[in-house]
Amino acid sequence: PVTVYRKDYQPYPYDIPHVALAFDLAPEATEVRCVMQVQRKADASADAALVLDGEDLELVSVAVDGQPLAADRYHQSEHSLALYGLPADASVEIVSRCKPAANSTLMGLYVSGGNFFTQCEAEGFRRITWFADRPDVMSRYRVTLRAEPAYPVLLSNGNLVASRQLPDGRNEVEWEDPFPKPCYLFALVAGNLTHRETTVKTASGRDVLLQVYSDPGAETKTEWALDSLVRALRWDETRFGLELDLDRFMVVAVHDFNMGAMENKGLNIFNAAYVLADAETATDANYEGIESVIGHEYFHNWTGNRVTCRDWFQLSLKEGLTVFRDQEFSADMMAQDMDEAAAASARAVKRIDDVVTLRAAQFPEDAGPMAHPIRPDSYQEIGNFYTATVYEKGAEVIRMQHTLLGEAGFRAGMDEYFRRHDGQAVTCDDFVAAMESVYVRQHPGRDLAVFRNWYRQAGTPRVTVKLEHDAATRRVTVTLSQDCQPVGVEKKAPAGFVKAPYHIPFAIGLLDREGRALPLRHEGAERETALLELTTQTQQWHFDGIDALPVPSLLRDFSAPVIVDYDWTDAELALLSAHDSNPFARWEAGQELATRQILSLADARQAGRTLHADPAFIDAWRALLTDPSLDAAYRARALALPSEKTLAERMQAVDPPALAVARDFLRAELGRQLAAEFRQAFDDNQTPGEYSPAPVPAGKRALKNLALSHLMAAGEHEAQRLAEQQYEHAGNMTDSMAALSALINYGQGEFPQQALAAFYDKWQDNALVVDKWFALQAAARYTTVQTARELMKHPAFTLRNPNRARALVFQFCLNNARGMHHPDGTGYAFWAEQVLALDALNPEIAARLARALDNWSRFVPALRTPMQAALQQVRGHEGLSRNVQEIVSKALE
Ligand code: B3K
Ligand code: ZN
Repeated sequence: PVTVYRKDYQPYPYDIPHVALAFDLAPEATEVRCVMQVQRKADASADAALVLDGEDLELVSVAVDGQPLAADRYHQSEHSLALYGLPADASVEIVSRCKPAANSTLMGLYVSGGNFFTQCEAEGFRRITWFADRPDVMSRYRVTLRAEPAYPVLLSNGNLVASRQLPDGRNEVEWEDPFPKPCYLFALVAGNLTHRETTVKTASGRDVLLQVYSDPGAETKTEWALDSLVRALRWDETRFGLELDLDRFMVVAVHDFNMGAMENKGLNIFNAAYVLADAETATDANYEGIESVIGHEYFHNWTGNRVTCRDWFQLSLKEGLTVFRDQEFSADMMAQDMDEAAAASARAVKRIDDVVTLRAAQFPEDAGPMAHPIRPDSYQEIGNFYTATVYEKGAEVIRMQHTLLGEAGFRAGMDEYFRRHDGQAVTCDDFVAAMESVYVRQHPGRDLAVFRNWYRQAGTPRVTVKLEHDAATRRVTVTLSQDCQPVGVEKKAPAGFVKAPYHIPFAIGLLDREGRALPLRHEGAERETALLELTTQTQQWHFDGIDALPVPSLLRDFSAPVIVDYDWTDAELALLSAHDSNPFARWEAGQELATRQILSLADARQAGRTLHADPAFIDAWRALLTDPSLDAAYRARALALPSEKTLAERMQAVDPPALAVARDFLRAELGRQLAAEFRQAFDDNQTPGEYSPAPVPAGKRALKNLALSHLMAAGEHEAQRLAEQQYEHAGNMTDSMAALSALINYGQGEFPQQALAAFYDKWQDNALVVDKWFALQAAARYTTVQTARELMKHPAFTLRNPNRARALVFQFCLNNARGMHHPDGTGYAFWAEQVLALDALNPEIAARLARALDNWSRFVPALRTPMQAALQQVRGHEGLSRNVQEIVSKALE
């Protein structure tokens, strides 16, 4: 496989200012006529060939300026078409055919549920027509769609400019997108769909039409998505001064989709899981996910579409920034209409959830064979780089710039970014330069030179904290030191490669021994939180007027994506967990206590000792559970045990089954020892009446259902009655799923399996609920490889639908520690089998599953060996896709 390097970037020798595409849509074979206006760039050599990309296409004809091109003037190879001797300004017409119904990759033009859809990012447009499939070639598109009357809805980017019936009975429409765009933002949809719509006035007073399309019958489930779209539009106007630039904005739901959604200009295509919701079928998490993804794709219209990427190495330019924007959008939506304290707690809850995701997905990536900077230097398959690093760590890198510049400064930097680059395809450096132009004005003598290392280097920096107190001078000295070892590809870097320090905004508070916040004088102001800017390997700061050695509250609000090294005592952590005025750091202290507790239980388990929970830990949990000043949503986070993924990062040799046993033991032990308190929380947080996904009732359900899971895990007879009742009377999917999950994992008797069967009977026609049903079982404690295989024989199972594959196969391989990591190695053999089966259908999805064994070399020897064997088996398979090949070969390097 070929490796592509960022340093090899060359501009394309031609401009393609205009493209006219005409589609004769038919599932078996679709003919595409592509007419492009091609202009050689002034600085390009006169004999530069026009090299176009193409994949799985049948070439029908090539013409230049209306004349068929002689055979010796073009050359077709497996994935490219080169045209020679073109005039400086030419009209190139290429006719080709593709096969949408046979396309199981879900890239390019494909059929789902009898309708046509496209997915072009990153390199799918080349499966539709021969083209310069790279983001720095931007064109105006005019699109003609022709199809049988069975496909009454015909959509593409921009505005509908014509619509007619053809003499042969087919329909023909024309769409025109007024904005130049790279081809990865092209989209078409054709089929039998219904929609819900609304018209809103933009800030400047233009009327715009917003529409959400879905399968007929699902229009009752698109209200939340459309409302979320209106909220996103308003939010981008108020927070960033960015207005919708089109007259019409469409969202279309599709059931077969590789990712969450796609930001095609004016025609977003969404995985149905991020569009369809009603109280009966969607959980609180689904509602939140829809709002956030609708926001994310909508925000791309400016950060991604108006200003796009020069090349795919710059992916985080649009993704990190847009994730940051969707995180802020969700936080603002959650905190709206609340008083100041409640709003601060709601924002902390969102921050906690985002950091949990980062730690579970990105930290392991940064420590494994696929580690890469947020702006990678090389790739074999760009589809493999839509990663937690590019997205979530990328968002953290944007957030640090926001922290360093402040809200107003960041907004000024964004304004400057658009002033400089609207309509262009640019780089991450261009973004930082715009932010820096503001930063240097705010902070004379400083710049973002060191900050740029966040884009250049991979790995999670470790910040070690030292605290000293001098009683005579009443002075506290804080020393921060940073370290980041080479990871992933950096390990193969030439000798002498040294990693440079990062610019780390490090927010810190100090508490006295009673838990009171100490005022800190820093940079001319006195505050509870000081923002220290660590820009070299080691730096010191002094805080005066402090009587005794305080307890430090570190990395408040997770001000940088780093690991903190500080040796708190358990008592200090308990103090922070009870008193820290920074809700994020307070949560963090409790999580650290729980982590220590579970790791020591896992140790005991491995050594064959009996397991005991530390009474001090139980006390800390009781204090959180019963603290009346904490709202339910926050308490649900504070009391959640750290995930197995996060815990694994803390183990010398990872042993997932031992962790699972330790976590389960603690869950049950807490349920036993705090039975009365959990029962009280269960009773106090019922949400009778009409369902609302708003953060307050959702928070109550989260706490109530957490309580239920502890009570069930503790094995109380009374608990099962509560769970059964909740399951039978639940008025929303959050409560039914929570009860059913508790029942199948911890319940007794026949009720759990009967309920499971009845659940399927009730929801068998709703694909998204059937996915939940598979997922629940795939992750269940009793599920073994054998049960997973049995489940795959269910008539509703198919590997062809990514949501279904994710519900069963991915859930099992990624979230079932006992089944997947059984020492007999059968879990890994199952994984290898499924990776290969998926690879034959859909390489992008197969490569995602392939990553499940990334960190095999850090596991206990008994697991490491069969994991390695499974990886080798996959690597040795003939005909492996480039996608999977890159993953497994890097894992084995
Ligand atoms: N930009 C799309 C990514 C789709 C890429 C799939 N290979 C989704 C998003 O981040 O909005
Ligand atoms: Zn995105």
